[in-house]
Amino acid sequence: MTDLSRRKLILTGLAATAGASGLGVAAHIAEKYGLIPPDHGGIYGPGETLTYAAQRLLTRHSLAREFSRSQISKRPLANEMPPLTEAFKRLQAAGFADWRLSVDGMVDRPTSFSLDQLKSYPSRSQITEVICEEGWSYIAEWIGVPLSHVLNLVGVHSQARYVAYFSIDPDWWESMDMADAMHPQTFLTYGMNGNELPVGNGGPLRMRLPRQLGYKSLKFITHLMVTDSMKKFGKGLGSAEPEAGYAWYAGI
Ligand SMILES: Nc1nc2c(c(=O)[nH]1)N[C@H]1C(S)=C(S)[C@@H](COP(=O)(O)O)O[C@H]1N2
Ligand SMILES: [Mo]
Repeated sequence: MTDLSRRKLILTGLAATAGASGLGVAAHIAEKYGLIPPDHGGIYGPGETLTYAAQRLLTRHSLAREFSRSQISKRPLANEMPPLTEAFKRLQAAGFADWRLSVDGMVDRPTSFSLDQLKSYPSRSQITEVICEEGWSYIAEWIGVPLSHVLNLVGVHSQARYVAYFSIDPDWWESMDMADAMHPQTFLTYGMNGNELPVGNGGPLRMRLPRQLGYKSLKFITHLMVTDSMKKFGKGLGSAEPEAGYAWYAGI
């Protein structure tokens, strides 16, 4: 069977069971094809599974919308005050020379990257929108290195399914699946609109995941961990957001 007709068949099955015999059956089919999101439990669980499974089958390779330079927002909103912890302030006072992004877990070569190292890799830019779940958005140019470049450098194990990512801001942590991690628009960003990435918008280093809502674009990132399961992190729901009632998969 071709990939496309297989997808169509699974999707038809998902849609039919969602209508006819309830979301639980759709979740069962999704499980068979490895399409279960980490936050599949609880009352919204079957709905989350249906959304994630259908999105993954239809849009694995689709691109988030990119904009022209003239559409860049005059004032990019900084949603949150920077995390003025002592640790952050010390790193900031030293011009972030000692900022590190450590990458470990299911990789061949666990590595700690400085910002200069990350900037030495081929840089890419994208003009995309940050969309907050609260209903506001802004468009900016993001400059950085594709996450896939760094993952290829460290050598991801074939059993890996997720990249968990952590901020110096301890309340915020996230994860994405491998389809998003290897997607060409998923960047580790250090620049914005031609300048250094401002601290208010997540500088010195921010994940940019334009195919999902703003909360997946974690600011101030310090650590990535490649893993085959999100069960061992926090409450096992894939990120901090589902613990507060938001979806782990926030595709737009
Ligand atoms: N570390 C950290 N990352 C974060 C947040 C945060 O409070 N702390 N807010 C998230 C949310 S809810 C949104 S909508 C975007 C906002 O991005 P902005 O500050 O550039 O507007 O950042 C996301 N990343
Ligand atoms: Mo948000």
